[in-house]
Amino acid sequence: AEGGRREAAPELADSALRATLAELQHGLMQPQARVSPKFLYDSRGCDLFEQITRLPEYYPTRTEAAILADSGPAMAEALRGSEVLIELGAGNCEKVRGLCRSLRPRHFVGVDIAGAFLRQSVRRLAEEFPQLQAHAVTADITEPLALPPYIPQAGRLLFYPGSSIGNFDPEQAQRMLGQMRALLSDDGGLLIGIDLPKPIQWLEPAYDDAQGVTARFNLNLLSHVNHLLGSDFNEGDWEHVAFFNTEHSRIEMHLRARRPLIVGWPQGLRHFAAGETIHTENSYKYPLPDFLDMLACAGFGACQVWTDERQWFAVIHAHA
Ligand code: AVI
Repeated sequence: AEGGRREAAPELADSALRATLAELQHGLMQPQARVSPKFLYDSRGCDLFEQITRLPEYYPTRTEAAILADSGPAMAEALRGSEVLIELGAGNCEKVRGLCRSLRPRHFVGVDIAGAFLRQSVRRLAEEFPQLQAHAVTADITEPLALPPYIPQAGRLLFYPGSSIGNFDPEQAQRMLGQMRALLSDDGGLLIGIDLPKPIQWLEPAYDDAQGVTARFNLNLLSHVNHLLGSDFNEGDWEHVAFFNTEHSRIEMHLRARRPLIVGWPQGLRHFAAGETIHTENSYKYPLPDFLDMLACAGFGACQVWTDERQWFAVIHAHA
């Protein structure tokens, strides 16, 4: 690769860096190589994901936005008393604006792994809603989350839009729902968006768009991994692959080697045969009854569901 291998990312704290390197190396050395989808989101990845949400083929963002807009008044009624709005995986804080307008909460807490991007988004939100006490918490939401002590317990509404829960395996998704429940007292709730199963002719183009933005998003993971691990992946050696796995009801994204390759990094190397892949993301499409069962197993109570005409996407309010 151009310039050869580099030092692993010097700006991460020692222990965080060691854990990241171990995780990346472990995944790359598996018979089916894999890299967690969280590594899709460096700052270029965040920008590319924003572009994806505006693509004609990528229906989830606009379908969810339409549900939130169309069901606004009924939702606001159901969510009355939510004084502390907590968005998980907040990113650009775009989706929460409507809720800030209709619910007028006292606090907003944005939680995201991409700290710099999040702080910028929270700052913009605070400018738009001057009465809102807005906080940015940089955290990996797959880990048990402890919110700062100055965030009130009562009246918490967790907001987890975008069907991001679908990017975790069902066991991990179940664990995360349990962790979300643990952040709430009995007056709290969760407002969560999930993408529903639908014919492949709509699903696959959403993850393999004509303009190639999703391909760039997937390939960008390699330069992020290079930065973290000091590896010498070359984007031109790989191609984007996305398909629906019917058995598991999930879209899978992979990067496929265009030719036999050797990829190296300071502590190791891996041979890839031509056509071998690195599995970079799953996006589960849960049937609604299955997901409602998962919420019940996590300790949530009554649920109210809003959906679109085609029943492509659901927004669920689960009471604690
Ligand atoms: C963030 N997440 C819900 C997206 C999805 O649809 O699974 C990530 C994505 N990957 C490719 N396109 C969008």
